Amino acid sequence: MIDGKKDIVFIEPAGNDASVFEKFLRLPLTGCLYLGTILHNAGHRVRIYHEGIMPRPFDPFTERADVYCITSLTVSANRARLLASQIRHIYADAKIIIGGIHASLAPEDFLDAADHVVRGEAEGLIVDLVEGRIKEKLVQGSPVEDVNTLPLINYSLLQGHDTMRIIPVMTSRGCPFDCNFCTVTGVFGRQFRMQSPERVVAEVRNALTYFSIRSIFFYDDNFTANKERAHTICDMLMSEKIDIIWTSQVRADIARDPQLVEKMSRAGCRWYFIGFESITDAALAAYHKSQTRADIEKSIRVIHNYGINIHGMFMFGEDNDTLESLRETARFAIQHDIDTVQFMILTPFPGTRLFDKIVGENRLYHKRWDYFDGMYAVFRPKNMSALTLQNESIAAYRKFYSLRRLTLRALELVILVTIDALTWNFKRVFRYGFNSMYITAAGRFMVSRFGGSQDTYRQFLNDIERQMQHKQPAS
Ligand code: B12
Ligand code: SF4
Repeated sequence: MIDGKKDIVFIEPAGNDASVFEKFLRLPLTGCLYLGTILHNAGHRVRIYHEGIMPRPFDPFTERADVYCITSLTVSANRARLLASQIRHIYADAKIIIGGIHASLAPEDFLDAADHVVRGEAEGLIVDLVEGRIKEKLVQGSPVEDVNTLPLINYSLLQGHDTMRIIPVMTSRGCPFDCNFCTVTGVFGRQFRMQSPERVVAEVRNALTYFSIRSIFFYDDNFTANKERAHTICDMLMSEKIDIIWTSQVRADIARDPQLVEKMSRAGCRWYFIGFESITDAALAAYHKSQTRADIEKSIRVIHNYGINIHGMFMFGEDNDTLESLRETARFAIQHDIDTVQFMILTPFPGTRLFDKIVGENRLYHKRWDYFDGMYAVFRPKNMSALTLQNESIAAYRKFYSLRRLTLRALELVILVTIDALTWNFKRVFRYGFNSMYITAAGRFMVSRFGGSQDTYRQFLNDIERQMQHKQPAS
C-alpha cells in the first residue's frame, strides 16, 4: 500500500471441471464487478480475476495485494477456501474477505479461513470493510434498495475481459417466486428490485464501450418479471438504434404476452434461458415452480413462432420423477425442438428448503461441495438409485446431443444455404443455421468429455449404495 490506497484483488474461483456450460460460456458473476468498481471509484487499485477466463488457475504468488476479496458459489466453496489458505500462508498481513452466495448461506464454512465473511449484498459496506472501519468477522450486508444507484460497471478491471464472447449485464435483483431448490430468494430476497428502462439502456451503452463484441447476456433471474418495463426497454433499444444481440432469462409465463416476445425478437433478443425444470406437473408443484407442463408447451410454441432460440433447463431427481418420466423428458425436448438443453441433477444447496428436507430425511450422501453443480447425484432419490439418476442424466444429454441430430442439423444447414443462395439473402443461415449447428456440436463435444470423466464418481455412488443395502435388515 502506498498513498493510503490499497491494492485489492478480487477472485472468482472456478467451479468443478465438469461444469461444461460454464467452461463454454466463460461468464463472470457481476458481484465482483460491482464491488470492484465501487472500490476503484473510491480510489483503490483493483484487479478482478475470474478463473474461467484466465488461461491458468489463480496463483497468489504472482498477485501481491493488501486485500483479497473472494467470491463463492457452493461448487467453488472448496476452491475459495484453498485460495484463502494459500494467501494466508504467503502473505500473513493481507486481509482476506469472502462473500457471495455460498458465504451468505453457509458462512460457517469460511469463518476459519478469512478475516471477514460477508452475507448478502455488499455494496453498502465494501469500502468500510476494506478500509478497516468494520471489525466483526461475520458481517451482514443489506439489499441495495434502489438498484438505479449502483455504479456503472468498469469492465476493464476484469483481467482478460477483452477475450470474452458475451457481455454480462444484470438489471434487477430478487425474485417474487419461491421455488424450494433456489438460493436466489435466500440471498437477494423476494422483493423484485429493478432498474428503470433508462438506466438499463445506460448499462448497455456503458458495457459496449469496453468491448468490441455486441452480444449481451442479461443475467436477471426473470428479465420480464415486470412486463411493462420489458416492453419499454425493447422500445428504447430499437428507437435509440442500439445494435446488440442478446440473451435473457425468462419464465415460461412469457407466453402470456406474445407481443412482448415479438418485440424482444425485433429488439435483438436471440436466446431465452428458461428454467422449465420438469414436464411432470406433480414435480413442478413440489418445486413450487408455479408453472405446468401445458405452460411449458405453450411457451415453446409462442417463442419459436417469433424466432427466439430456447435454452431449456431441466432438473432430474424430484421425488415424483421416475425412470420413465426422465426418459420422456429427453424425448419431449427433442420433439418440441428445444434448441439447447441442460438436464441437471436436482441439487440441494445449503440454505434452501430442499436442503433442509433432504438432510431432515437423512438422504444427503455427502457435503463435498465441488460436486454441487447439477452434474452429480448427491442424495438418495426416491424412485431410483442415485447411480441410475446419474446415468439417466448423461443418457438424456447423449440422446439430445446425438451424432444423428448433429448430422440432421448439418443437412438442415446445407438446405438453408442452398435456399438462401438462390435469394442471395444469407440472414437465416447466419441466424439459425450456423448457430444451431455450432451449439449442437459444442454440446455433443462437452457431453462426451464430461460423460467420460465421471467414472470415479459413479464408483463412489455404487459403493455407497452397496453399503446401504448391506445395512438394511434382510426381509
Ligand atoms: C449469471 C449466472 C450464471 C452464469 C455465470 C456463472 C458464474 N460465473 O459462476 C452461468 C450461466 C454460466 C451460470 C452457471 C451456473 N450457475 Co448460475 N447464476 C447466474 C445468476 C443468474 C446471476 C449471477 C449474478 O451476477 N448475480 C448478481 C450479483 C450482484 O450477485 P453476486 O455475484 O452473488 O454478488 C453479490 C453478493 O453475493 C455479494 N458478494 C459476492 N461476492 C462477494 C465477494 C466479497 C468479498 C464480498 C464482500 C461480497 C460478495 O455482494 C455482491 C453484490 O451485492 C445467479 C442467480 C443470482 N441472482 O445471483 C445464478 C446462480 C449463481 N447460479 C447457480 C448455479 C447452481 C449454477 C450452476 C451450477 C448451474 C449449472 N450446472 O449450469 C452453474 C455453475 C457455474 C460455475 N461457476 O461453475 C446458483 C448458485 C447456487 C449456489 N448455492 O451456489 C444461482 C444462485 C442460481 C440459483 N437459482 O440458485 N450461472
Ligand atoms: S428458480 Fe427462478 S423463479 Fe424460482 S425462485 Fe429462483 S429465480 Fe425465482
